[in-house]
Amino acid sequence: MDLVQQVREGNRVAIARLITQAENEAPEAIAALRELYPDTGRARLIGITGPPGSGKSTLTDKLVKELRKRGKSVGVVAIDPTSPFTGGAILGDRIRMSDLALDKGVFIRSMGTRGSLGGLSKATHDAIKILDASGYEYIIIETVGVGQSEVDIVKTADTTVVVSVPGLGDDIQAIKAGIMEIGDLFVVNKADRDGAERVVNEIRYMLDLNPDKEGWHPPILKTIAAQNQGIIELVDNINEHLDYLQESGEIVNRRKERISSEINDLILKRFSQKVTEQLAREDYLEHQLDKILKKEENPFNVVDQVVEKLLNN
Ligand SMILES: Nc1nc2c(ncn2[C@@H]2O[C@H](COP(=O)(O)OP(=O)(O)OP(=O)(O)O)[C@@H](O)[C@H]2O)c(=O)[nH]1
Ligand SMILES: [Mg+2]
Repeated sequence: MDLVQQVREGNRVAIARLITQAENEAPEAIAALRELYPDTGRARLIGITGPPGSGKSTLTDKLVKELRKRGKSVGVVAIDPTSPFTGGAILGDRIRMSDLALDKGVFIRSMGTRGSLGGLSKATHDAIKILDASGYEYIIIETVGVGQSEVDIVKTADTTVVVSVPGLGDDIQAIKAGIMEIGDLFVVNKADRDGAERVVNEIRYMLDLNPDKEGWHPPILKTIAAQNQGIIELVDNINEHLDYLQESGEIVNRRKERISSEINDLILKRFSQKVTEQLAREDYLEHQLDKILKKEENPFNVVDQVVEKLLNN
């Protein structure tokens, strides 16, 4: 049986292999994704973002367990922006979630952010599609909130959960204007610590300053992930948000935006490959470099000429 069919049937070895191929940008992977595309779009995509150490992995672990109790299958993609050069295996995450490793209804994959400055790489999007096509009902994407990845996760997930914690100082992390806009749900984790209520109030205050998010009022929940507290409510609220997206039709808008941004990225990527190829093939740049050094030419003219030439091709 071919890899695509095995992935469709939820074969875990096949899923892992195809994700690796996607990471390596193997041509087979692109062909497989093309074939699998009609099978995507069924999973519920949950993004979890927040500062380092806020408890995202612990929350994910507990969320997965609660979803499993409810009979749902879950894929997890954990993104590790700290090790772009190693390909990003997060050993800590693996260990923490290791008691899930034997569960056939769970698939966990750690990935690096290779190739996209702190954001979600193309391979991450591919992995989500692969898990979606193989029938996982929920897919959780965990990513540290570091600027671009926060924006990316919104473009990727149906529901974005923003995690905060008490005790990060006065200029509370959650109050960054950008992050208030991306949250469909706010979680104040480590509520066993002093100051959780204050963080809740600050988030509520900031939300009140922002106009409604298309008729949805983002709830603010307190959790103690380490003690499995507040997890049932969190899952309930996530489901409510997903229902809201469906009933309001907002899910269609979000998915259209997602597809359009993806197409945009792919076009840019294709062009940049073509340009690089072209420049290498014609030795064009090398020739111009000497001229530029001698001040017989300047970089601006060269760019004009190259772009002109490429567009005419
Ligand atoms: N006190 C307390 N500690 C917690 C809670 N939840 C998680 N922790 C601890 O916080 C630490 C960080 O938790 P992680 O789940 O690794 O946090 P993370 O956000 O995934 O971290 P990165 O992926 O490295 O950004 C661990 O030692 C957890 O045990 C909580 O509710 N209360
Ligand atoms: Mg983590």
